Amino acid sequence: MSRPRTRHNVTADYDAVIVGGGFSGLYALYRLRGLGLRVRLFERGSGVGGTWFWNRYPGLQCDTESLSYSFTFSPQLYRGWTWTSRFAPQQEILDYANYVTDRLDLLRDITFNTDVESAHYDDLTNQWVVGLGDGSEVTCTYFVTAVGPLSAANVPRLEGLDTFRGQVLHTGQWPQDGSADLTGKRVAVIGTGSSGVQVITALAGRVDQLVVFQRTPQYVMPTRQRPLAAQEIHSSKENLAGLVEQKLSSAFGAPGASTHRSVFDDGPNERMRVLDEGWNLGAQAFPLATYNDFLTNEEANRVASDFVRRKIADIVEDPMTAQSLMPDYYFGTKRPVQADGYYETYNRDDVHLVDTRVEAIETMTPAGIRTSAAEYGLDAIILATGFDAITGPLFSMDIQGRHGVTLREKWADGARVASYLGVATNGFPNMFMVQGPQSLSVMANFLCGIEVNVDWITGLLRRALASDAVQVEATADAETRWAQHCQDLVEKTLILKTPSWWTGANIEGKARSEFFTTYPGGVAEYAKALGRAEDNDYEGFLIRPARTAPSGDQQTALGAPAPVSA
Ligand code: NA7
Repeated sequence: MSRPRTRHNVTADYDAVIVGGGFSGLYALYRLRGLGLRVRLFERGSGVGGTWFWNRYPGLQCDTESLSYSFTFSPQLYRGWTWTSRFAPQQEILDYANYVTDRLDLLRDITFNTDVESAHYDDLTNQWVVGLGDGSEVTCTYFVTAVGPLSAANVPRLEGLDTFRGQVLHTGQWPQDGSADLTGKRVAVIGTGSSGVQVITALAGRVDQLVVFQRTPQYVMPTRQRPLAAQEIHSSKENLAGLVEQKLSSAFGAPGASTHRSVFDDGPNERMRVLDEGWNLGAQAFPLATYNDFLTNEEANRVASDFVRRKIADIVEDPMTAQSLMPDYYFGTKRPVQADGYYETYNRDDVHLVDTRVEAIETMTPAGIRTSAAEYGLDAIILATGFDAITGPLFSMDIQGRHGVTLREKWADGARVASYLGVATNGFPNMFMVQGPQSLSVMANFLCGIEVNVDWITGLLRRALASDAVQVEATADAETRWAQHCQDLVEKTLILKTPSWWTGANIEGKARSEFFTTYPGGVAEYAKALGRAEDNDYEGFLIRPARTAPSGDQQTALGAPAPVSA
């Protein structure tokens, strides 16, 4: 196989540069190196792990079962690691990321403590010029983003926050030096998404006073965390092929997480029995393995939301608090949250819920938080306020494609995000996104999505290298069709009826994209779409041999070039 070529055969520093040392970047590094490419991965942090490196707040655990939240491409790798519990806690997943790094011998190609600030495509050389945080630059042929969809912390503008004398923490930027010991302190948590719910449940009883500032209540389902039995670990290791098959034929990339039955297949009593069974099994069993029409039918959705609201009323002793905790939007239209014992925390005397819809936050003060009704004296404020999701991490870099057009401009500042298959976008030749916008990303088992995505990008590059091509680029037409497909799929659901970070509504002033920015059709359908494109010689991509690749000027004159078969 030949080396990647630039248009004028100017040797780039690297064949490929990868941004991000989370699981996406690690797997991309392994696969691209396997193609014989010279690859360098730049990571902002001082270690691998991405999400699991930065988010270290108490109570953090994965909400995909650990036996599925693992790489499955290598039986040796899979069998060499043993999870301890049904849902792995943060430290164990971070250990797993380090285990993967060691076993695949990845460290030698990783540079830590290095921000990638810019990446500019050079039309003349057909190289990417990558600008690093220390002011230096490196060049590469392929530019690969593996930045994760939830890595740009959302720190909202909260009046007076800089005057607060206590400690301010963000769940997504938790200190690594142990300086966040909150034992015995008066602590506020702002935000009740997955991070808030987990940190609240973990801190209740460990801190002196916990005040929760909730803007929107969540449907929180029990996790049913437990240690894994030796037998289930053994059988998953022995039956890895079966696990892979189940993941790839499922919607969410995990076995057993779906059903074909409608709410209307059962009468009221049987329905309650099925829902109770799902609730008792925990994890995704309640929403996914009970009925399949919660997200597509308003009446079915009401059955689910009423069921959870009744659970809240049963668990929470104070009726006013229970009422505040009850969501009034469609169940499942914000990403489902899981935690054991969350609603129970509100029965404690040392936990207080502030419903900011009725008791608005006015300002932070040097001593704490003042609301329209009271002043809360605090030692620490935890911002569990989430992320500028999906496009945020990409937009935080200055990425410029042909003719200096930035990714922000191309995607109309987020109003018209369009990628082809979630891996590439027209005008940005030789740039690939792992779990980018309009891939499975946050709507499936993340590790499963990474493997599907990276394997496919690797196949595409293998194809390009074999034909001595210099450029691989998605067509504008293919990406518009794919982006519209994502939008068509999501419009069949109730998802767009609720503002959420899935649509960018959590960030003040962020544009809502004309096209939904995640592929909502599930793992099996996504894998089929990738397979079809591959079977048709990577249909939707222009794979250009050196002799026909347009220069920047030709591109301007001719517009989008016709596909060239190599
Ligand atoms: P989320 O799910 O975006 O939750 C953030 C929470 O913070 C949510 O309750 C927000 O309320 C709240 N929030 C955000 N900004 C503010 C302000 N300005 N004032 C008050 N409350 C605010 O982020 P997470 O980190 O919990 O989870 C993200 C994903 O990471 C999760 O789904 C998993 O996939 C892992 P809102 O609902 O917007 O009214």
